[in-house]
Amino acid sequence: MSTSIQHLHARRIWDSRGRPTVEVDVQLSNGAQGRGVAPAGASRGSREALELRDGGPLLGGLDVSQALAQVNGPIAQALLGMDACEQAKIDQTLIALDGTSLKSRLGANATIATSLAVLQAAAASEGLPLWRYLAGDKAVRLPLPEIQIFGGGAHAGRRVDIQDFLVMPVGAQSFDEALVMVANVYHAAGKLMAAAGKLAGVADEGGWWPAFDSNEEALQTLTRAIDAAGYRYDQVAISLDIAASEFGRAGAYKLGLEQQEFDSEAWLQVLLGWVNKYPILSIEDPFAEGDTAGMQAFTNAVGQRIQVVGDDYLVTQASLVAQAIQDKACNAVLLKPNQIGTITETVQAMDVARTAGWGMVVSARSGETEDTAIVHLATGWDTGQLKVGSFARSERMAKWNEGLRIEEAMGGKAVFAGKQGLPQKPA
Ligand code: 2PG
Ligand code: MG
Repeated sequence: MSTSIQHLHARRIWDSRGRPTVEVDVQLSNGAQGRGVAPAGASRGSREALELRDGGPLLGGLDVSQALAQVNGPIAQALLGMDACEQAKIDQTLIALDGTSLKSRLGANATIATSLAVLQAAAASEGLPLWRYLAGDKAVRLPLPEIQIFGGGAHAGRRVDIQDFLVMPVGAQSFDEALVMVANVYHAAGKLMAAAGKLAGVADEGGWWPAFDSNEEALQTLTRAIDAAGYRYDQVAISLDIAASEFGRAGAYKLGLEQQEFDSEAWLQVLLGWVNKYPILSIEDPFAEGDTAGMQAFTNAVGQRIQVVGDDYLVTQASLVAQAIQDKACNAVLLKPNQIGTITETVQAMDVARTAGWGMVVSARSGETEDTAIVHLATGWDTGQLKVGSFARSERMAKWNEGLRIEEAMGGKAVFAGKQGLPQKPA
């Protein structure tokens, strides 16, 4: 029986923030089925592919009926009869049908859900889990998880300016052990905060919503939580997503909590001070998306010893990754498939980064669903790292738990990337 696409259908479902999103089901003529869901960001790079949202007064303008209509109309028409195993052709068809540089006609929410659904259907028709389908004969590793302990920035009402305070369990021997270590730190942090009267709830990605008096207090508390959980810093290290575009631009970075403004040089000194004082192994978007000079200065100063990740700075675009390699502006890429809108283009960005010896971090968005595809992508593509938000709320735990199932399915052959998941050839 053939693997041609027989049926394609989009429906509206709801994400972890209670907002509408696009889910696509694909059925092949051999009966295999696949499903893809579009996640949604809150802190978005200006060069990201665009989500199609209805606008207007209903549901805050966030409904997706136009995106659904694109899938059920022109996208279905173009893809019906095509071979689901030819992902590059499918994605090329989507790109051509859209015809814009930022997927603004079809909507990146429509295209990524479709692209992913087709990929899942192709894996299903081989009778393989997605990670195994992607890996083929290659040996692949479970990714090093990067897990949020406190939320901030756009994910916590800007209660602190820095967006993600995360940990990386680099000393773990397995994915299973990595999650145990993170669980211990997560709960230790919650207890410390509750005892200090600094716990205000849970933020968008499941991390603790902090009531800290300064951004640095978050770093102090996180370091204390690692101590309280009984780990050394070569076992559990800190990672930050500064998401600097949210509070700064080239030349002016303003911390709302401290009511302090810094020029680029002063901001660089703040960041270097933190890197020297706390056990930080990775920093994402330390400078704003347009601040290449800031990114270069930071990477030049610490890129030999820590990971410098571009998220808003690179928006999963192969050409921007290539430019940043030339510019020595970071040494790792965050890979968010919905930032670019197709699986094929995500792979292109990854391949450019891999060739340069960069770190590669597959990442969820702050608006997620129960879909676990990204765990399969990180494992099957052997990226070495995965970022999914925190260690609470089922849209996050669904992903971590799926990683455990994959590790078990690999049996004795399972390999955990651990510290090797970080860039091995620094900038
Ligand atoms: C990020 C992500 C996940 P968002 O900035 O890396 O933390 O946030 O999905 O809101 O862009
Ligand atoms: Mg980010």
